[in-house]
Amino acid sequence: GAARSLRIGISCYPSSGGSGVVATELGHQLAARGHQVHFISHDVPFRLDLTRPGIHFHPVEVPSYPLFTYPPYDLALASQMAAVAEERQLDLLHVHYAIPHATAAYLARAMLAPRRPVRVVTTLHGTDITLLGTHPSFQRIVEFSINQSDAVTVVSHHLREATLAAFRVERELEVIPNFVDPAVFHPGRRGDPALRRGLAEPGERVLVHISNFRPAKDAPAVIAVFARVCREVPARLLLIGHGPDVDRCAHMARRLGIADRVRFLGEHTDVARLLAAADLFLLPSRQEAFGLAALEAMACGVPVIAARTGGLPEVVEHGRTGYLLPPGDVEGMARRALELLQDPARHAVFSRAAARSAHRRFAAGTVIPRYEALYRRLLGED
Ligand code: GMT
Repeated sequence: GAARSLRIGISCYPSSGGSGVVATELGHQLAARGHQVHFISHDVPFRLDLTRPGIHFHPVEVPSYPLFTYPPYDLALASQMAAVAEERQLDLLHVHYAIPHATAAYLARAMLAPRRPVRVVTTLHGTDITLLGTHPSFQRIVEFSINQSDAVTVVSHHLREATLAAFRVERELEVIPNFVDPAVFHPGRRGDPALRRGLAEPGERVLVHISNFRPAKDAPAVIAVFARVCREVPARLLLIGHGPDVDRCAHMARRLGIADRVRFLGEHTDVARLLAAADLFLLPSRQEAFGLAALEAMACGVPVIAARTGGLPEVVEHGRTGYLLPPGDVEGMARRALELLQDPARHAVFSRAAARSAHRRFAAGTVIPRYEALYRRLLGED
């Protein structure tokens, strides 16, 4: 008979950021496939659509108390996970980003046993391993929480290797890559003059960078590359997102005399609309477990110039869907950017290849069933 629909709890960081976006889109996709999905977090995840059938949200509240120098969110989260799992009869908790979600899920599972056996799936996203996880303050709890999960997935082969190198892992680490919804991220709107009008003058090329502007993204390199590109072709740079390096980038743009060509757009939930107006995506990160923003750009037919680092080579194919350069090589990135921008025929080939590659390898329709298969395997329903 038909497989039964599952009841799944999802916890993630609700702020803008790859892991929260992946968790949110996973929830949307699972709900569309008939499952009941319960988000448990301190705020509604920023791309979550609560009006869709099958999507639920349960806020976590941390009471403030003079005793608390650090409000114990982890405990409130674990408590809420257990409450929701019991009331809604959840089959499993799928947590995104190890700290603190994997630990909270471990606690919730222990609280519920043996009344309600709930399985814990942890998806590692990158900085929970490479940056925070290896910090002496977190190393042991992250290692423990990984090993206590019933299943662990990683978003790239690179992150799998990094995790194995950093911890004594006793669990299988299954690589399930990030994904895009081709119904949202597609090249269909490319070249729509109405979309482009407000963002650039006719004849200008549009370069885009999307990130949280943390140091690992090397956003200043985006400005440096763009300054070189500007000398050769009329162009605009759109910067989407915000974070610690935004001010530095603005300052750099002023100093280089290109401030009028750079626009800071802040955070956006509908990046597909902006990507439709873009010619090139820049992601010069020094560290990147996957690079979801690059995948979203490719899916919209936007070639990517990125650093050859982390999981980016698993997403961007050098010389076919974009170019990969050593981190910090702004000369090389600018040269490759100009090669594509000054050669419309080559750009068109890369654009088509990027969209095709994104849709063929990372479409939600092929990736989501891998998560479902994992869930069913854990529940003994495969
Ligand atoms: O890139 C960030 O700093 C945000 C971070 C997050 O947890 O939201 O992103 C990580 O997870 C994304 C989704 O799996 C990946 O696409 C990013 O590459 C990864 N970031 C890093 O590894 C630096």
